[in-house]
Amino acid sequence: MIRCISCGAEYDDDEIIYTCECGSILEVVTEVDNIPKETFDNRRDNIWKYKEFLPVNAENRISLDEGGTPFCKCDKIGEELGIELFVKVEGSNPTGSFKDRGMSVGTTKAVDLGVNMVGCASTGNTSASLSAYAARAGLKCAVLLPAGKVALGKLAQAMFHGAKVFGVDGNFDDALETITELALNGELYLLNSINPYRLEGQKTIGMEVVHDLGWKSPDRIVLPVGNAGNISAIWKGITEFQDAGYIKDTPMMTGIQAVNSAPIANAVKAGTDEVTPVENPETIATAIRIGAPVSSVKAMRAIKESNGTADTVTDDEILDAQKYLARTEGIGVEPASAASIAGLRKLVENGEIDQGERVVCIVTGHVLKDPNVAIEACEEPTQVASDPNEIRKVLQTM
Ligand code: AN7
Repeated sequence: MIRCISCGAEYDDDEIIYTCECGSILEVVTEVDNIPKETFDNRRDNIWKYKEFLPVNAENRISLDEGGTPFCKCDKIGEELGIELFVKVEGSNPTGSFKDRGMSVGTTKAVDLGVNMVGCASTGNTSASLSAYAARAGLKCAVLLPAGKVALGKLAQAMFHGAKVFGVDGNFDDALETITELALNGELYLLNSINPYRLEGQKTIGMEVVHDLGWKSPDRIVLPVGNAGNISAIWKGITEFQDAGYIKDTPMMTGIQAVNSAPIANAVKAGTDEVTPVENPETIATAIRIGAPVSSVKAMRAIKESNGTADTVTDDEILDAQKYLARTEGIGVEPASAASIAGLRKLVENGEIDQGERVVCIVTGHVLKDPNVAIEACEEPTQVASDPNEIRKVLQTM
């Protein structure tokens, strides 16, 4: 069953619907019998480990073995900041971002519904993921990208897996409006995160975190926020495990946005629940260059219910954190993902995060997604003859 998060109206599972008649957004109601948590211990480590919590038939899944991503304790950064830090590396998913979790469930649902074409608007990763999963499912796929504003790796993936790729005049918010119109007209099945089945896949991030911590909640989860689906999904996963009795406490959900694409952080700072869209969002972290997040109501609830917060970081802080994580802990992430580390540093500095807190940062996409940003951040390779003497001269200065 699908339910409106505002008026509570209920819809059947086989109805193709993206928003409630009242205009608000929907969520899938998860119905799970009493399952002992040990059930999940000896299963293959992917999202389907928690299949009882997923609203599609796992037998028919469209899967690339997504989920079960690395959970790295980062003692060097942790000690420097005076906290206990874990980093969950979502770039290790099949197409290099957390979107794969949602697309696995989303395309499984698409096949179940009998549609033949799927589509999305995207800042890049959603399209890369959907293009791959649609290929695996044998579905036609159309993706709308803000022209010139999608990182090269993501564009390559979307094109290579065979989607019909459109570069649209306008930003992500414009592209989403356009593809939604086609979806509402029944011309394709929309797999942006307004589709509640997407978030069902992504909620497994929260489930894995508490499972990996030995059925304990961290004090806080910090993650980048764009369209606000992921923060909402993770909170749903956490609360479902709390309702099931697997964990007692819950983490403070902490969303980080780029300063000029920050409608949610702005609302949190202003102390209001009203999220006012940002007209012309801008940031080097193109993945989160989003001004009108569709899941803002869910995200604001997650932040409020969890006693969490949201904050902003500048492009310079993002780039600095990206390099810091790569060179201190060996974890390569794209700029949007580094926003979580940049935000963590800022919140520790201003005392919002307490010393000794156990914090999990979700890093959402792989460094190779945006090779241009990575290369521009570095010195060019030193050109030398293939001669040990020349190389030795340089090594001695290191
Ligand atoms: C690396 O691909 O919106 O807050 O169209 O690619 O759930 O939107 C990507 C978002 C964070 C933000 N990190 O997640 C898209 C898209 C990375 C991302 C986000 C995105 P949401």
